[in-house]
Amino acid sequence: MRSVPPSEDAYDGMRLRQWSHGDARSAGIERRDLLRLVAAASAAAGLPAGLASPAQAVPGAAGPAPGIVKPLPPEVFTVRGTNAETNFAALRTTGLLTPADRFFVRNHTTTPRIDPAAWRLSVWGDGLRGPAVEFSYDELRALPTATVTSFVECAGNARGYYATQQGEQVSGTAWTLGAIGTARWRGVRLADVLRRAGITRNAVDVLPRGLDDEVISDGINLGRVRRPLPVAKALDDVILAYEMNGEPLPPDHGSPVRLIVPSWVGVANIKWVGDIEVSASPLLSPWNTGLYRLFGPGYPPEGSAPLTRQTLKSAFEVTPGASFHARRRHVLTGRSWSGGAPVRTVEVSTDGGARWRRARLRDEPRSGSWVRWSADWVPKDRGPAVLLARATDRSGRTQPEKAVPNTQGYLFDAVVRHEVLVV
Ligand SMILES: Nc1nc2c(c(=O)[nH]1)N[C@H]1C(S)=C(S)[C@@H](COP(=O)(O)O)O[C@H]1N2
Ligand SMILES: [Mo]
Repeated sequence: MRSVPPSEDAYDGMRLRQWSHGDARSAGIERRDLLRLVAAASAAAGLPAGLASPAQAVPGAAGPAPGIVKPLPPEVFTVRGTNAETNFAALRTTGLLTPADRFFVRNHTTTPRIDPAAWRLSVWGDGLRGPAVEFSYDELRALPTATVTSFVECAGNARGYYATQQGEQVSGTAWTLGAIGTARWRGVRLADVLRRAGITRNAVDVLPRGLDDEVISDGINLGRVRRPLPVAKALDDVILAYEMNGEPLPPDHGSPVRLIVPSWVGVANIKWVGDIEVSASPLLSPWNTGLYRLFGPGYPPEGSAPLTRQTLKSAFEVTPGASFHARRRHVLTGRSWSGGAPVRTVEVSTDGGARWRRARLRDEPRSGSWVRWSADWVPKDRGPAVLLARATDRSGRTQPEKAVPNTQGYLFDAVVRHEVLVV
């Protein structure tokens, strides 16, 4: 896999300064409305409902989620508003790749049904040499193919633990650990499409936009889901995917074509992409200003730089509250991942953190993917027990005991307490 594009940090810092000085252009939304969003985001738990309602106010539920097409059996999914979280225990019998019918869904509105034969991708903007260039589905499929195994993980994955483990009030969907899935994505390199469309050296930002409904929140029309990508990332390892695990993309996961932005926050992976603006000036959208930045104590009033890479996490493939027989051998399994670097080691504790031991890694660690691991456990005493797993990645980062909070509960990275029962 490729290393970190060197310009990533520089990009972050630069956009932050441009935003503060009013030098960046807001794409499809008034600057005044963006400022309102930023103000709401920095006023803890103050984001408009629907985008981010108080974590506790969105309990998990069985049954259908409005706007999701595929079946959501309750043993596999926990429905949270317009979204469906994968129950980690349902991954125990799956391989490295998450089958499409178990892959979490995060929809801002509803899954659109798009006929690939009628679909067009329009690439346009002042970062191109000439006028807009259109690609049909067949034209896209005729380009050289690219394949990548990559997780898609919501930036708010594990947000619920800010409240349940740390007693902190944050806004947004109260996911546990299941707002992630890993798939083998096949499509074309975004770089190939941008080059064919005539991208110039002046291009700085690339803004893919979804064909799903406009997002209306608290009286503000945020427009269609869209989030600028720096050109350096867009030309690096991003693909326009039309296949997931060897099948055409299912409707809920972006049919006919979506972006895959390896290691980055889930929202970068725009589904149902319809057009891509290539801009010679920096772009802002709600999804890199009020949303998907860190706000709170320790962050500037306009928030951190826009989020890029995901953080480090570990999860057991165990149902919360599951029972284990005392004095029998159990094989505990789970997965760890990091957006920063491949996972190096995973340690587990079965006594709430007093003693730790190495888990066996069952996959070759790769960047942008997760590793499966296992550890034997022979519980001695009956009663409640706490399982912990802690990953370290090749950059040297280890999951901390406590995550540093931010008002919207992004990028939770602390070790999660999995409570079980020994019987
Ligand atoms: N067009 C569009 N793209 C989108 C979204 C959306 O609502 N609309 N949600 C984003 C978010 S926040 C996440 S986490 C991922 C989820 O991808 P999935 O539903 O395939 O798991 O898609 C991203 N792409
Ligand atoms: Mo997300």
